Amino acid sequence: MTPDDHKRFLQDALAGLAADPPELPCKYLYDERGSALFEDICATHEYYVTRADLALHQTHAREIVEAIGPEAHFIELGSGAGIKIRTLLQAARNPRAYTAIEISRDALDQANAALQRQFPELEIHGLVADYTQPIDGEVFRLDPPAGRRVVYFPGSTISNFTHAQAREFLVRMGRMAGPDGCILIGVDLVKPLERLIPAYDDAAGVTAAFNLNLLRRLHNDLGARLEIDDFAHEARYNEREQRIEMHLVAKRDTAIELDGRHFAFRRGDSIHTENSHKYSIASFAALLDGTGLRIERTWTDPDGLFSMHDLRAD
Ligand code: AVJ
Repeated sequence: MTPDDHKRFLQDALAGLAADPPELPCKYLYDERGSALFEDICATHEYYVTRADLALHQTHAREIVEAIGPEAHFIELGSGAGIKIRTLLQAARNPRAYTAIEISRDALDQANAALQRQFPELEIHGLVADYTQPIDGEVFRLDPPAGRRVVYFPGSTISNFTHAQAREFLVRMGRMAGPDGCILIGVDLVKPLERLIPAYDDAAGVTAAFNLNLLRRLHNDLGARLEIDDFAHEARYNEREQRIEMHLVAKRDTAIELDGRHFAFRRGDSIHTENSHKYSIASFAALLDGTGLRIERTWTDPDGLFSMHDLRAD
């Protein structure tokens, strides 16, 4: 962590712990250990999201690239290892360019180098940036002369945003795509609790370790005094907001000392660490109201667990 990152993490942690109810921003779940644990979550048998998203890509790649048209410029937000985009690039007719926007320089360089080996003809760009922050015009100057700009946002990362944040983000994606562009966005679907809760509370305890890693970070990175073992991972469904919430629940009365401040927890008190909003196709369409976007087409995986929408300017 740079001194700036450290300062921001400390400020966010202090503000979050002082909030009522207490919360910590989910982005801090993803340090090196957290990102590795997230990969492990994706491999658990309960976490259907990654497999469903991949199956959707494999089943519908042809139709998706058909809807986009030839000579497209794909712009991926938070590209990570770049596995899903391969399925689309392979199916695409004459893809012209691919731009990855990714916060981790190492992940970006590795993924783009591998992609360039597989697609030697493709024009490939990388932008090291936090895509949740406004991105300057650089990305638009990368457009090849023809074809459609496609803003690609798979994986249902939109689930982390509240409805208000999601709308704001969709407006910005719409601006990025431009009036003739499109947005391909992955959205996890509402489903029965019997399926949902285990996906966020797997039997092997990988998700628990992922959530508790945040307390480890408070201790290791910020010097907090706390007993990790005084907290337990919990996945709850918030019916009203249609979202899974991850919490760290105090198993007994305990406290966290951070930067000279004392935060007391009674048994049962919780720190809210992440949201995962679920949408039906109808509730996602309603979310788009007032964003200037509409659903052109929707695909789902063969088991009907996950969706991908092609959004256009309305
Ligand atoms: C990365 C936001 C799609 O909400 O399913 C998975 C994050 N957290 N298990 C999700 C997550 C715990 C994941 N997203």
